[in-house]
Amino acid sequence: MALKIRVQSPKVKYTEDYIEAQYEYQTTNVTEDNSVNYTVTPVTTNLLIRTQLKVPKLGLMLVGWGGNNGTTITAALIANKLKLTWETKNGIQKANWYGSLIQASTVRLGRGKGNKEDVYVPMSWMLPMINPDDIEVDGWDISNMNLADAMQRAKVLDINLQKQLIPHLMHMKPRKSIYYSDFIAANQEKRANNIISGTKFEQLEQIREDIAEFKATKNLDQVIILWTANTERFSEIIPGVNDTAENLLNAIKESHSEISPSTVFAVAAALEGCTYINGSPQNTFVPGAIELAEKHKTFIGGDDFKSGQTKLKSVLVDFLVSAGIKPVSIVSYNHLGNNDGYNLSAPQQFRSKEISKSNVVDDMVQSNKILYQPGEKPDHCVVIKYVPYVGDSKRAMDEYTSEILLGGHNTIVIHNTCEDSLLASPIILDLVLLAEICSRITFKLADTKDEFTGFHSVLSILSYLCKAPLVPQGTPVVNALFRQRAAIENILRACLALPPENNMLLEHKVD
Ligand code: NAI
Ligand code: DG6
Repeated sequence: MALKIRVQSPKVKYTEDYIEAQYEYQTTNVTEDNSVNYTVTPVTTNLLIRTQLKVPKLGLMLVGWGGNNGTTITAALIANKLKLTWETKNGIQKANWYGSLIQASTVRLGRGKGNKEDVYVPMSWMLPMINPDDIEVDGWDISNMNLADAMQRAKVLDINLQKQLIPHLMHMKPRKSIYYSDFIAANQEKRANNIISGTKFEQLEQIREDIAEFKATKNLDQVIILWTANTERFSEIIPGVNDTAENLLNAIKESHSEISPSTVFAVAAALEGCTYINGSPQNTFVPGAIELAEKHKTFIGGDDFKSGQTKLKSVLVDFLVSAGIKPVSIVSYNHLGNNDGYNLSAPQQFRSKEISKSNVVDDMVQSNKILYQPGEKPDHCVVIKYVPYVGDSKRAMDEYTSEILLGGHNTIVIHNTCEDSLLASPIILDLVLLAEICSRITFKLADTKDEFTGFHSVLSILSYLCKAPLVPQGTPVVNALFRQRAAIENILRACLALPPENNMLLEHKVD
């Protein structure tokens, strides 16, 4: 494997199979005495971090393949693989991966020759990663429409691109899926013509067969399953039903009515040894589903793609609070006219999205006790309206009111118009690429006979890409976008025994 970046250091060992980094992981322990006195102890943990070099042959199975996101990410994969170009009113457009952290963003590697300039490289060069061109795609949808027709129905892509993609997409047909009418809006019923019949257990077995069949037919090493289907209502957590792995499996055998389609998919993924990512807000990962993934040592990640309004919120509120300015009212309105918006026009499905969009400022608010008393939060209102005419082109309007010096007020108003699925598709790619590389990174304490162990089943490193990050129980949720990005960047650097980016630039500040 030709590596783009090679580190010259006694702390990095390269073998045929892996890179091994000796890494000093530095943390800081604090003890508080009534929030008055603080005792701070720096802690260093010596780790060995191993990254397997062999990139697997990867399959991606999308639940909701025929939807706007499902068709758009499939189209983007093909358009980039074939390096398609098409004519637009502004000239010739080339396929690209704009919006993808891994494919289109860069990281600062260090200073160049003569200490003159910073050297930036694509994030994808840090470690050997999957080339998106090599991903095999498949999926399920409750609608039997082929991907070419579904792409046209979505009305997301430029018509001249659509025309080139039709021959590639027309033979792609979603597999039959699981439909329980009360989990998504009643207005989706007319789409549901591609359904697996039978009991919940039989449906689970069918999904498992689909995964196994796809893996065998395409000769894949690994399959990642990603939910980009309609937002479901929340499931009730019922003791004895979905609270443990065993109860969940039994509840599926009994076709219990509170087990959602997305949870059945999550169970199938764990049983087939696959990573499962939830791109929607619902609580697919009931405690039993999390326990099952832990038991099978599979990865799970979610929830809900952080694509536009929420991404900006997780920057703006971080900026305000860390500048010592106190946001007191955040009002977020949006309207959109795609099928996602139609589904969200039903109260229970809207409620799932409202919850996911609402908690995003909590960690930033809690970080500043000068501005906020314990329990105090800004007013935070989230509104979503369905307006068919605007289609996938979502309008988001936000008003942030903050208290500033000596009782003054600062109001920021933002209006954003953007194709929703063009924001979500590169996030889907990033989720897949990051989840995959995580499966090749293992850790152990240096100077011990311990075995190497991998990341926790709950992949919190995916937080950057999710509105309501799923984290291992009892661990901190980070919503602030730049902290989330720094975690990804610094973990990739750690795999090469490089120190975290500290932005101190002391070499230029000290005489
Ligand atoms: P969409 O409505 O166009 O596509 C969803 C697809 O899922 C439809 O084709 C539908 O037939 C299918 N479906 C519904 N239930 C299914 C099931 N049980 N099994 C298989 N297929 C099923 O929606 P879109 O715009 O693609 O969004 C997908 C999801 O992603 C939604 O839940 C949305 O809230 C979420 N999301 C979207 C973001 C964006 O920016 N586009 C951002 C954050 C989340
Ligand atoms: C209505 O808000 C539709 C939703 O699916 C959003 O477009 C999606 O969740 C993206 O939300 P945000 O807040 O990241 O722009």
